[in-house]
Amino acid sequence: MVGTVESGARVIEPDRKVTDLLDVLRQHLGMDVAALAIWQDRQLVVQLFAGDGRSFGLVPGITIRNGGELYRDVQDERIPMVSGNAHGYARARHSSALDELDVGAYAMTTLTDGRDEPYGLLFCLTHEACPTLQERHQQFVQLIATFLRDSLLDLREMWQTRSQIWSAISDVIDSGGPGMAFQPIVRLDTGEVGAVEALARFSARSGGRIRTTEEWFRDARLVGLSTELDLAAIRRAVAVIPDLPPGLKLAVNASPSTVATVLGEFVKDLPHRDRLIIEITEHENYTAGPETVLAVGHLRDLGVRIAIDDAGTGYSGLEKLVLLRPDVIKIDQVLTRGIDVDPARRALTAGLVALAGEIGGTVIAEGIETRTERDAMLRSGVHYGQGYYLGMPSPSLVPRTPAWVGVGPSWRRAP
Ligand code: G
Ligand code: MN
Repeated sequence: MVGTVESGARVIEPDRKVTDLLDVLRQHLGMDVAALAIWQDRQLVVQLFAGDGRSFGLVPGITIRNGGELYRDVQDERIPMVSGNAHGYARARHSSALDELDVGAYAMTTLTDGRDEPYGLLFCLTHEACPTLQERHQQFVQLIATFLRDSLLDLREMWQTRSQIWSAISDVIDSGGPGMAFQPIVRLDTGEVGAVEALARFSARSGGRIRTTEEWFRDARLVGLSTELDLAAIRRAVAVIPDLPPGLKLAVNASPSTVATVLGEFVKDLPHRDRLIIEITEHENYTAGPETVLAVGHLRDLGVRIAIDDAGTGYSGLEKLVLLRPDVIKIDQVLTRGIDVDPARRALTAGLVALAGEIGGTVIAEGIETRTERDAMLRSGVHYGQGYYLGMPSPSLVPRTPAWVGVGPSWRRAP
């Protein structure tokens, strides 16, 4: 039996310095694994390990079953720090934690951080008994524990920050996802609305400090909840499709990893998926791998349209446009801003328009804030846009017609 239970992946990122030390310890004692578990809510949660942790059921974030008992046994010196025959020992002492972990030999010590606060447990395990393991090795374990003290202070802080972030994001997911605002995507010449983009909106309260939408998604990546948060937002967004004015499509955002892993399964049984546009967002350097190309093909077969978000920025490489051949290319607002006065921006936009023509895609310009930006986009061959000039994001599903409709397009008079 594996002596661990899932605790919901509250883990810190692997810290090189600490894992190196763990590996030194493991090799010195000739053990299968050396690991660090944090003492939290009267439980031991595995954080990092070096060596073959998985054969003991050790995964970062997992709680050691009966770990509380084990921790106190070690703390109160009720069990020896080092044992070459833990099988016999566990039986004699009825130590269920050791028994369940299937440990033949172990060395372990409790840890305090640089402020002398209890931190957790440092332990080494082998499946086989190891009669040559000597009491002397206890000194080595202590030596490593002393070495670790200062790093643990950093680790604790990192852990506290991460677990707060993890809880805030979990709360949002459990409450049914972030709030939503809808921003119209309109024809630049007539102002006619063709679609709305669902934008996640977080209430500042749930996170403690105020974070932007971008920061929420970046934090979700940091703690490994990116896909879950993406899906929670998408679930909430697609629920409004039946209430959208007829003919309007709905654009939702998804990170490449969500697209490559779970999105197909989610979309498969979705009614109205022919009204759905999936915008593949990008906030880290990433090259579309074969799994993304496959997943995009699958989504398209299901009737969903694919957009590449933020095109023209460093994040959304041209390679991705060529590989994924999206139905829609969304020009990032950094290209839109000041396009009316910048020939370089116009040239890049014209390039994207030409590319879209080749792959049979539509271009949408994001972040249009002025009439002159709209006009410049139209002259560059872009027919659709989004931005404050065309319509603000709003909780309402019925987009308001832009104020300029009927005023007469100034761009006709342009040279
Ligand atoms: O990454 P994505 O393009 O999905 O992000 C869109 C974000 O840009 C939203 O948060 C939205 O509120 C914001 N936005 C929409 N239109 C404009 C605009 O005209 N100007 C600026 N500065 N931001 C905009
Ligand atoms: Mn978007």
